[in-house]
Amino acid sequence: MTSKGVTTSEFFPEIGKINYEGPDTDHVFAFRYYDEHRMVGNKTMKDHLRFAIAYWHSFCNTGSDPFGAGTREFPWDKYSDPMDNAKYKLEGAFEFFTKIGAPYYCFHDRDIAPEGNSVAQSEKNLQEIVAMAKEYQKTTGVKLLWGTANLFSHPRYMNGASTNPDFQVVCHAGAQVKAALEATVELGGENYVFWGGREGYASLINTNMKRELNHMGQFLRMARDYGRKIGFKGVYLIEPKPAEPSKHQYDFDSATVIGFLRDQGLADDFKLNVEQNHAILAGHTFAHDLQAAADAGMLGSIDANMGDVQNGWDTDYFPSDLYDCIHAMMIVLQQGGLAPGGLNFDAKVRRTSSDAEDMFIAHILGMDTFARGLLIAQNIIENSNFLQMKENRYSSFDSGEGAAFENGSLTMEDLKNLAEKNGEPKKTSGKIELYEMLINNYIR
Ligand code: XLS
Ligand code: NI
Ligand code: NI
Repeated sequence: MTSKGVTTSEFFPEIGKINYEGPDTDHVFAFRYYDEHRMVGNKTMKDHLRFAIAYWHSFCNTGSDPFGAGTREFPWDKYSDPMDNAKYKLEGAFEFFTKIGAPYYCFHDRDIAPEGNSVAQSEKNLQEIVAMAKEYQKTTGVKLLWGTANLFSHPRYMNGASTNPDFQVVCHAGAQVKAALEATVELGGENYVFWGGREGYASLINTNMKRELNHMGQFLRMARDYGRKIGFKGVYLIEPKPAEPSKHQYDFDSATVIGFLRDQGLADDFKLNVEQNHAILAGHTFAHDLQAAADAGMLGSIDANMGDVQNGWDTDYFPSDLYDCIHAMMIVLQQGGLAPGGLNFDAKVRRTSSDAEDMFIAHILGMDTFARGLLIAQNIIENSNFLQMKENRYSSFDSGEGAAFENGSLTMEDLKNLAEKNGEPKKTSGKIELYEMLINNYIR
């Protein structure tokens, strides 16, 4: 596996393949919980978790912020020709995927190939890298979880992409999504993501929200149809986020996106890619947005990361909060899994984590946290009365008049008459602390 004669171990020579060694190992570069072949219920851990590596954070993001330059150097950044840079980066990326043992990766068009100075040149750049990526996929067995288009970095998108008030910008967004869909199909991508980067507004005072939302719906219907036309059989995903970079983003949270998809006739082809940090930004818990999506039959995939509850930024930390992951995996298990979606580490190491090995450590942390969360969630579901307790709270709707209410055969008059007849209801404890205790007892 070489490009321009470079071997696979050029980029991270000091780190080998990361293996499962069990909870008692004292090695840093080893998994304590993620044992890809271990059966959990009826599936292997690998098939439950479907881990993916995010190209943008792991291979493009040097840690720069509005106050200072990057703190990490990527070996491929020494190539000043952007296409050389892209080729070496691709090689480094596949070395990383293979060593960390992730079955999938995800990218934006502009992460893997540089934008050219015309639509045609940009397409050509992308096609060239895609052809190489296809080869790497073949030799390594690593697959594409999803592709997407970066419709937010270029200055032309400052007022939005498909929601831009200038139709000429919408056309450029179309050109990019068309090419990114082709790239995704070519690489056998199992999903295609739309994160509404700047689809929102900086101020409502100059914005026709109704028209912009309809433009977004129209654009997505066209994208859906084009994808189907060129053979994309996977799931289209929208990734909710309430703000940043726009002051307000139209895909605010799961509930908002579900309403939008139904309103725009997109609900049959689209599901949601729920990100922990974005749920937090919307003022929800991770579990809330996952559950809202799952309840609508629309939980398609997850951007696995962790926000900081003390501030309102999209910090995209690697997931280390076991509680969060237990809750998440309980929801995933109850809906029967995530496939064809997966858990994509849309996460970055802190700016202060400046060693190349930190990227390995961070992914090991995230993979182990989710693997442990999966084991605990499975144990709770299989061996405790957690779900039964929850179900029992609603048992008054299982038969008799409660069931009649649920199926719509009662009237307001009936409710009044029943209230009168049955008198004051007995007090029933919600028992939240008991549920919390139960989860803690299963963290072993
Ligand atoms: C940014 C988003 C982005 C999407 C892909 O906040 O999370 O990284 O996942 O466009
Ligand atoms: Ni994301
Ligand atoms: Ni994010």
